[in-house]
Amino acid sequence: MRVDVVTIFPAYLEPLRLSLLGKARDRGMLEINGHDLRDWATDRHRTVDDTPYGGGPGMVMRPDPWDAALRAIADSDGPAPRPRVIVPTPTGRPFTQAYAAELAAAPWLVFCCGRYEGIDARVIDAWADDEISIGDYVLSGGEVATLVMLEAIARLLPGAVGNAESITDDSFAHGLLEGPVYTRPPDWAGRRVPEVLLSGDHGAIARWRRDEALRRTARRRPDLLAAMDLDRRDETVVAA
Ligand code: 6GU
Repeated sequence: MRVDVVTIFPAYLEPLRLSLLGKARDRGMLEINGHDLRDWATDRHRTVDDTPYGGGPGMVMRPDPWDAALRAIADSDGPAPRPRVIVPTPTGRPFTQAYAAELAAAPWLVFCCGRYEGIDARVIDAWADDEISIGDYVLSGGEVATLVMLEAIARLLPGAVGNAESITDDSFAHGLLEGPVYTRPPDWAGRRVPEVLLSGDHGAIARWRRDEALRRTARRRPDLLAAMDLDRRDETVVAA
């Protein structure tokens, strides 16, 4: 997969060299190119913003540097005829695990990181395939949201996570939050690991894990449970 990120702060992208993302890049499964939007500004001060038409606070990003940047990237020799262009914005559609999986299947993504009050709507109309929000709060720019989305996407690339089961067991993969996990020692500071996990009874362990996931989801994310069809046994666990 190829990813291009356009921003006025390319230094925000440095963490993409670390951990799983860094490994995916080193292994050639993922190519990430950061671009400084100001490289496509045309004035001496490399200006990319201006005051909003109609008045109001803050500044809006001008369409011309964005269009020049996106043309240059889209016209470059990529792995597909054209990239999927994504604009992170608090006004976008919610980012979900299903959305991450959809984007992980794309050969070529471009993230357009806005700052200030946003990007001129005309360049979004002309270029954006998706406007995506990572949650109901406001960040100062799209850079950190892009890091979040790329981490969720990269771990879904084939072979990126050592143990493929750790992906299929993820919270959200089954529509439920995963329950608690434990490792040694069996007794820590007077707190014992639940006995069933030490029992070697794999059927009992699987049932216990499902019940813990159901109880946790009922308490913390009743909205997720409402969207599922539970069998009678699940219902009794949730009701208890
Ligand atoms: Cl994608 N961008 C910004 N600036 N703020 C956000 C967001 C994105 N998602 C939630 N808040």
